[in-house]
Amino acid sequence: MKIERIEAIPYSIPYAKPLKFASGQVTEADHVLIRVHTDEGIVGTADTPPRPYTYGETQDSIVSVVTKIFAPAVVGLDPMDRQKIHAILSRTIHNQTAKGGLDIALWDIIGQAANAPVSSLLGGYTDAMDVSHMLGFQPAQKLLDEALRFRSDYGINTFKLKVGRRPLALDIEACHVLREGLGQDTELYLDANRGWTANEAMEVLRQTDGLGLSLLEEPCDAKEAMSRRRLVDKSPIPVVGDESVPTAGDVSRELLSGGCNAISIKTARSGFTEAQQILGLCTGLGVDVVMGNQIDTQIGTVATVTFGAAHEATSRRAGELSNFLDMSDDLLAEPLVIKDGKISVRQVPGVGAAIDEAKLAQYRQDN
Ligand code: MUC
Ligand code: MG
Repeated sequence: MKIERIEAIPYSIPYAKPLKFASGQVTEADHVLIRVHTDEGIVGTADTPPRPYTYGETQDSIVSVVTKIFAPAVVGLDPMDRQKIHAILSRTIHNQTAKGGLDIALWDIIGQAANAPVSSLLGGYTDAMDVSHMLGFQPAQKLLDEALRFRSDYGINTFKLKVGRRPLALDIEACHVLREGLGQDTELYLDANRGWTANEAMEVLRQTDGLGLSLLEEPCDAKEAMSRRRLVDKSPIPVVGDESVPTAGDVSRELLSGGCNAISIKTARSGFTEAQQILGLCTGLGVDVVMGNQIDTQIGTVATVTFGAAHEATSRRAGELSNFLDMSDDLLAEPLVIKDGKISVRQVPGVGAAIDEAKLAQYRQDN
């Protein structure tokens, strides 16, 4: 089998409810749909979310690097030869989600060719994942209303609260209101997207002590190494690396230097191949992982479930799988269902991200 051509289709779908967080805000899913076509008629599909505030990529840069650099270099290769393809892609540094999307599309082809769900090929550990929902910046009472609604409508019982605001009292109040309103049996953790200094994060930990928060993600910039290490040393809860650890090399550096002691794995930026390397590092070192959300569409979420359910360590915790619910529409032909707080793996060959062509025609921006 050979890669015949690669499409990188820009599209935009508005959010019904924008998500705001310390490093940015999302009002539209202005993503790029990647399609890898083969000479046997099999097409691999993946979604790439530009996150300029996280990786420096834009919608234009993704389209450009895929069509002008990656596609010419890999057309004609066998999609099964992923290591060969990765050796070529890695000659271009950065461009995380463009590379991640291509990797997922290749796995989609492999699954379809093998007539097997990719989740089984990756590991087949379980057939569903618990869902964690991300709560963006809002006044405390609205956050509680949203969490209660997601708990009663979808059975979701794990929430990641976006923090990193100033004054700190805004987030401290939100933590107290959520814990009081949700009770002790709901998991609550924080993600500051580098919004604080390490000392501010320490103050928040002091003022939320006793609330049973489970994780603190990217409290401050990991590049401020000394203060970050001090925070990680003193924190009573694991400090999760997210945007500081997009690659396996970054994961090793941050874990070994004490910049974090838990890792968010995001298939959107690591694909499945590098996500497995990251997972191997983490399980080998005894470090907890969370399946994170790159503010994914349903297509991206299917990929996260595919990977997360495939392994024991990634399915232990709830994965961040529900923020597509804030979008006004999606391209996935068969919508995802969250029931009893879980999303199931698609038992179809490949990743299971069949596209609704009419919707793609409606939302694509290149015609
Ligand atoms: C998250 O976990 O940080 C917001 C920025 C980004 O890169 O991902 C999202 C969610
Ligand atoms: Mg994060």
